[in-house]
Amino acid sequence: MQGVVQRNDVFYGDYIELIPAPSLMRSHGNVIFSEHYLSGNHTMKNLMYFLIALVCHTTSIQIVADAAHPNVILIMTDDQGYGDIACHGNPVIKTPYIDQLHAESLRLTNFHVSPYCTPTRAALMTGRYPARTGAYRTSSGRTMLHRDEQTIANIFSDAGYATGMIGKWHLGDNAPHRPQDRGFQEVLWHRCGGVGQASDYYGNDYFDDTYERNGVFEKFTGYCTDIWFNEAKSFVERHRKEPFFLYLATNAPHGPYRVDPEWSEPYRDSVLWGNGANFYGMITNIDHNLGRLREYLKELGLAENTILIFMTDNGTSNGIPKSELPAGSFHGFNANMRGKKSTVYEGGHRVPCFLHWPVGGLKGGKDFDGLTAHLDLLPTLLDLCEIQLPQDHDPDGFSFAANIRDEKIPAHRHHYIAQLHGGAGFHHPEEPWDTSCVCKGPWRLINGTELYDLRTDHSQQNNIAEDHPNVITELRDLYEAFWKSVSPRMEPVAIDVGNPLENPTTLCSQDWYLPFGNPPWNFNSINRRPSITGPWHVMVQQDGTYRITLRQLPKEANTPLVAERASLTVAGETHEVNVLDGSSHVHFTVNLPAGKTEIITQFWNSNEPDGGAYFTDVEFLEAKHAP
Ligand SMILES: [Ca+2]
Ligand SMILES: [Ca+2]
Repeated sequence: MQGVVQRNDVFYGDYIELIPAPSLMRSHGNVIFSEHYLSGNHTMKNLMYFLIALVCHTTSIQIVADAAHPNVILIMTDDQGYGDIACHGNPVIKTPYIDQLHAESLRLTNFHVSPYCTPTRAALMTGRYPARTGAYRTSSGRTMLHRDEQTIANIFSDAGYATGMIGKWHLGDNAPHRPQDRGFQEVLWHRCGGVGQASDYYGNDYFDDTYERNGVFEKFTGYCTDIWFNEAKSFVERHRKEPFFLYLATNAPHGPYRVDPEWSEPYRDSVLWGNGANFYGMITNIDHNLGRLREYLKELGLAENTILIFMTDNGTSNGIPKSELPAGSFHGFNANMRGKKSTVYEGGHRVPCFLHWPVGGLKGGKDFDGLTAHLDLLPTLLDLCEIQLPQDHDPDGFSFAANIRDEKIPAHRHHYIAQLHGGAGFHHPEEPWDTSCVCKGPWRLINGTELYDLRTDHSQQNNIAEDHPNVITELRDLYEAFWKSVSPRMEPVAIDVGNPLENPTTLCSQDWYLPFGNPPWNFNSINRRPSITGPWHVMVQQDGTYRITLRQLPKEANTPLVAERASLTVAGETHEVNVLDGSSHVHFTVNLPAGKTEIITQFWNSNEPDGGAYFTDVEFLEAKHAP
């Protein structure tokens, strides 16, 4: 930590609230006020300046000792929708600790994310629209952030915070895209988009699994969610005496839906569809862990000055149509919103977000109904933690720190655009309008053509586009400007090979850059040996000799190849070898020049192409010798 942060008692409206001197930057004694924080009228601003100056002058000395940047714990669960919480009206699920947090928090009731995993994480980490960052799909080489993207962890880390990431990352499995390459000083995570998916440690199945700690695989005992929260407590304990930023992103309750029966059995009689009891059990287990973590924060004396955020990454992935169950059965709950995960109707991207920070006045169970988005958390958290936005960081998000403290300040966010570029199954290349939603006030423009008014049509049943041509024109103009701005950045992001941070690099078919269609990203698909291949976009970090090893299953599986011949195309040259009977892999040793290239692999049977090497290791052996 550099410098000492002062916290000041300020009269604010009709009550006294301890707020951090907003954007008071303490560099060499200079005091800078951020205009966008105090965005009320001039009279209000002048009053605030006066009060802050007065309080700085009169009371700062006695509060310096216990004042610090607040800690931040950002908890995000996976595939839990707005309605998968008891306090939101779900009549079946039990979430007592989430309900308690809800009762004690500032709730964002009109909070929007992306329709599924990776894009929400990209927006959360950068404060920028996912398409702009390069990470806007969940596979197909489009899950990684462009190299010039800075993350919230970079910024907190540069400001002197201890930064930690635990759980699901889903923004790239290889250097320079791993969480430890992106500003997190301590990481414990699983690869790919879920525990047990293709590029995750082979054989992981939620129980007693192997995860990656700071670049080294480590075997754990217990259930994934319990381990993530245990590790969160350990991180907090280690860093309790300095400000920390902890990003805790559970893989649960994403499928496959596995949890100890202790958690799912209570739902067996009330949740009748196939995996519903397990889905709810996974959430109740998260809830239990949240309760344990909050208890621990209290024990350590950190609960009051930690900004604790609970949110989810997209609409629910669970529930079942009424028609498929006996009359009167419970079929899931989504607060009467249309759509769920992977759709751009409200149920796909409106999710819970609770902020709790007693010292900062975020407490007591209040709703903030203004339009907010995942994009806004980066600038808002920087504001709340008195960290200046780096000059070269240009977020699409807006700080709502001032708005949530004073509802009289006008809504900060004008509109928000959600888009699932290429549709749920990536049926075609990215196109404007495809699976998009423009949100402004009560209006929702879907795919550029359907219009809904949430004031009278919460469930988006009546398309009233024909009645409101002016609204359509206005919202279409907003979308056009968005597309013009983000689409040039929807370009391949390369993975490093020959980077000393990770050598060898294990590439997975999950990252094949296909023009459309999802590549094999799980073992259900890979075990069928689909007859497709695709290019990995790589950045060769140094001229030299490389060994490239082709496999159909990960090294740990040690299974023989089902192939007669293998070929490799890289740096414009194609190489071929025959496969020896019973061997689990083939090697190629090639010289590669530094720079961008593509790697394409192919196995052959009976002279017919038979799918690529779903797993390929690239190892830098030695530098090119001078001629
Ligand atoms: Ca998700
Ligand atoms: Ca296991």
